[in-house]
Amino acid sequence: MSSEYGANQIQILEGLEAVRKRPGMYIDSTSEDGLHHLVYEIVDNAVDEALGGFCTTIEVIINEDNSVTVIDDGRGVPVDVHPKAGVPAIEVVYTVLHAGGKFGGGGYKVSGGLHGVGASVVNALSEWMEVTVCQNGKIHKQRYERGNVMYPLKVIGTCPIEKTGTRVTFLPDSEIFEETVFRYETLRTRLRETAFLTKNLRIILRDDREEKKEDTFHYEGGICEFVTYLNHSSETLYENVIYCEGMRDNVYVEVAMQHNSGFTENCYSFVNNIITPAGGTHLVGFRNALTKTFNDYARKAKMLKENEPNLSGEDIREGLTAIISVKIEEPQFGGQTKQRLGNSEARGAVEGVVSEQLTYFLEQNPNVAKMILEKSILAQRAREAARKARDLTRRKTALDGMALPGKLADCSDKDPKNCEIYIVEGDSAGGSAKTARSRNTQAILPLRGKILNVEKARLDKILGNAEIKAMITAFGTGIHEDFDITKLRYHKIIIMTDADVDGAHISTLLLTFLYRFMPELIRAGHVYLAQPPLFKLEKNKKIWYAYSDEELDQILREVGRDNNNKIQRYKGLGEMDAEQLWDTTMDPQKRVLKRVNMAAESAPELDLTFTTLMGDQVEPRREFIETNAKYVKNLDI
Ligand code: 1YM
Repeated sequence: MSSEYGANQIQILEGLEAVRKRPGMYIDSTSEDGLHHLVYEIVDNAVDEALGGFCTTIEVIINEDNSVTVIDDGRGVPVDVHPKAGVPAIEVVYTVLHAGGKFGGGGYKVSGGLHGVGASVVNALSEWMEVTVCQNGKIHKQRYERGNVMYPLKVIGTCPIEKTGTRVTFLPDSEIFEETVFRYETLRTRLRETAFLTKNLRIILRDDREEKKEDTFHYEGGICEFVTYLNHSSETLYENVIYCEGMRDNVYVEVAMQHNSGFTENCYSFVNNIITPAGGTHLVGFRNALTKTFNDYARKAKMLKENEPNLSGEDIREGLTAIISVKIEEPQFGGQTKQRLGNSEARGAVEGVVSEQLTYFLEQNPNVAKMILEKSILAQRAREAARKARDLTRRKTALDGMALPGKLADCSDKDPKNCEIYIVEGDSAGGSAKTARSRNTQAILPLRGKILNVEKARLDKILGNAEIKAMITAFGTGIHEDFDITKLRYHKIIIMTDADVDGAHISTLLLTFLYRFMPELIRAGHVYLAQPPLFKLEKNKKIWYAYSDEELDQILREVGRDNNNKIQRYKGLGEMDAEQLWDTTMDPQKRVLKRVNMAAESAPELDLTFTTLMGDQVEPRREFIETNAKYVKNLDI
């Protein structure tokens, strides 16, 4: 991949001052996401070294002072003097924006973020950074503070001649970042993903802060093991992961896939180890190949008769978990958020590799082919039934003019920005909420009992469910490919359930529905959880409400604990009258709302969490609960 390194390959582009002045231009944000991005930038350089075949192990350590150390056993960043800069190449790498042999041609930047900003940006945004390189039997070291060189590169010792590698330690600058505490779980998810995508690379993550933790990720099976991991909470349709690999048009293509018995599609595409949430040409190529190959096979095997229509791509992808990974020299990104791969050669490359190898696989494995096609044909029928049901509701809409659900008490304001809708558990609480609300801007939609678990049902059944239909029509956006956020009728969708286990279950079912059918609403921050109080405290005709045990203790300390206060524990929303409900939970001036957020989570991991918690396999759920139970504060049984 990489030619013999020479310091003269480096091109010098720009200084570092710009980075500190406008960090937002170089990293996603200066909040938690941006903070973790710093680690990925450094790790990416080590991963490149691994992809080049020079490095086998990367170690990432969160130190006690919340600085992070990244160590690799690669060739070591070059220390020879750069002819143009007149300083060691390593100094250029860490102090000059966009420096790197990789930008001068001949090099091959493989991993790396969408911005490809590199180590110098991390240095600029760190209070201090220290780099140690083992090369030619010597240990070299340099220190920087806020991007400034503290001393010329020096030799601080010797090492065995065969030992080489790079060690970088940095402390994120609290003047720049709003959040400077690293989250172990965030790093773990991302590093595990990197290890899956880089066959045979070993990544060790260690937390040396108070709560000691360590994980090692090493997957000989690469993305095949990634698919197995993502399917571990599901019942798989056949045993082996299907794998295609090849190089075309200078694009290296790797695809792994396996169907499970569920109904959701979980396909993730990556370019140079970076996830592409909005897909792009590589994903299109994959989908084209899949649809065409399966339809061709189905015709040949006479599983589809001449007069029957083709299976749609969606039918074939029902329950499919897949990783599409391409490595490409100069990735181009398009789309509004630069998250979509644009290179047209990637489409042809993926389509070609997958068509050829999948056709061969299906011919060799007719039993697997049959199982997938039978599932796809069922999906096709369900989709047809769902389409008919939808057409029916559309026609009704045309006839009735207004097709809003009967149970909805709508608000009078028609500007979505001002409007909110409360999804309320139970008719009685719904009644109180209708009385309590501010009619102008607050709409109420009461739901009867538990809504359908969308994780366990096919589309026709889901769209036939009255509660789900009511929500879809009330929101106005449509779902899936019909989804249009500009048609959203309320900018706040507020889930209001009892503060007990059943209420939590209903919230979870609602969130599962929103996550699977309208994730854009969550991403755009339109979804909220209401926080009804847990206790009411009355003393001398004065009333306090407490939203947690701690708050109750606090109030009791202030007003004094004696026999004259009658503490009431709320079991459900139904126990509050309209006035209390307004005062505690609905009055925009006083209420507490929790916004539901998924920005910082990794998409594959989040999908897996929903499948684990809401799917039909019991054992993975038990394991998940046992592992995570320690994070639950109050469990009311
Ligand atoms: C803990 C972080 O950065 N390792 C690393 C970086 C480089 C090399 C090896 C390397 C690359 C090349 C040649 C090449 C980098 N080198 C450069 C530059 N670990 C970490 N390991 N020799 C060594 O790409 O040709 C930038 S990064 F620009 F100097 F080549």
